Amino acid sequence: MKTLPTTLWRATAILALCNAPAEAQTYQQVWADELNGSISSAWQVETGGGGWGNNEKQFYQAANASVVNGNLLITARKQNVGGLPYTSARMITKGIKEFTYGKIEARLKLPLGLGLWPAFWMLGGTISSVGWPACGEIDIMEHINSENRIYGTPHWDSNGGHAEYSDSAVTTPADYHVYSVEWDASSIRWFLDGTQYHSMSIQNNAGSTEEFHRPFFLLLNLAVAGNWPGQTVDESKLPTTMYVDYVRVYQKSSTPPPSLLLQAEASSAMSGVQLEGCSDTGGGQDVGWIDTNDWLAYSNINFPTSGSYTIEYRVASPGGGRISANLNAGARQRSHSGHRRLAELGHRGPNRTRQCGHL
Ligand SMILES: [Ca+2]
Ligand SMILES: [Ca+2]
Repeated sequence: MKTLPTTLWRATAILALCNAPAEAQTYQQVWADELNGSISSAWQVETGGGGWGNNEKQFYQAANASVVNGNLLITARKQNVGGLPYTSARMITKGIKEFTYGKIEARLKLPLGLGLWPAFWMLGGTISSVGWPACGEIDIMEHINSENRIYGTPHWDSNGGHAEYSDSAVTTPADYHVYSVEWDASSIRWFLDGTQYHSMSIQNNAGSTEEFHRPFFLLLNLAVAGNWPGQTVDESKLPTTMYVDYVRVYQKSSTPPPSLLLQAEASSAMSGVQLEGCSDTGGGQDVGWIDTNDWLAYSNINFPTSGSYTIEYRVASPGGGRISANLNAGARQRSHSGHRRLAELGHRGPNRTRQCGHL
């Protein structure tokens, strides 16, 4: 133990081990409507007829949407309103809840019958300014008539024309199922109960897909008749209802990598060093007056996850110096033999500074 060292450095209060890999990206829920109580202010319940661009035969009105027992119910009825023979409901989050990328899902139970066309889908928020299909459309789930399959389809503008790319999956639409897309800068992927059945690349705007790198809003509706299901409606099925248990949106966010903080003075063993009080708030003690060949050892370090870690020291030295570290008391754990130099200290005066090395 030396009190007047020739080469001294002062390691402080902190020796941090930081996980080095790229930060993990995990889905975090950013919005959800569990559809309990009543229709939330996130939704605009639309009113109107006119065919909605598909020669549909329903008039949409708020009276056909309600929340009952934790479900949104959209009910199609045989009812003359606005010169049309049926009523139903359509709800959108335009201008209120719009998202670029993410995992968007809903748990739905669908009505079956000739002429019925329920959908859970998204439109680009730019529709008011650029129109359709230049705004882009992502149909997360569509169903028609009494088919035993559901469809996932993007629509977009490709060189002035309408482009679409559809696929489908067989299911039991009259039972509850979870329908979702996972959408990022690379692709859009469609899932039925967590199983992917369709994908489309949008990387670097492949195929003129720049539409899909902008905010989209959500839609829920139940159309009656139209160009796709046809104009024949099985009125014996009316009224009939589309059930929505929930709508949930997740986006990827970076989570801090795992790290460990070791107080330097809490070593398991040492040779040749002394402790002193640390002036940092909560800093405990410093380890000071370390001379050549002095050492500190830390036993039983539990790494949060396996992987590559960076060691960050907090050290100071008025005269320069060199520090090094090894694993398992010198046992080979890396491709390097012997000690690996982790930090070379210049003349930094009494102020502590950070030095990094890779373990
Ligand atoms: Ca385009
Ligand atoms: Ca619910």
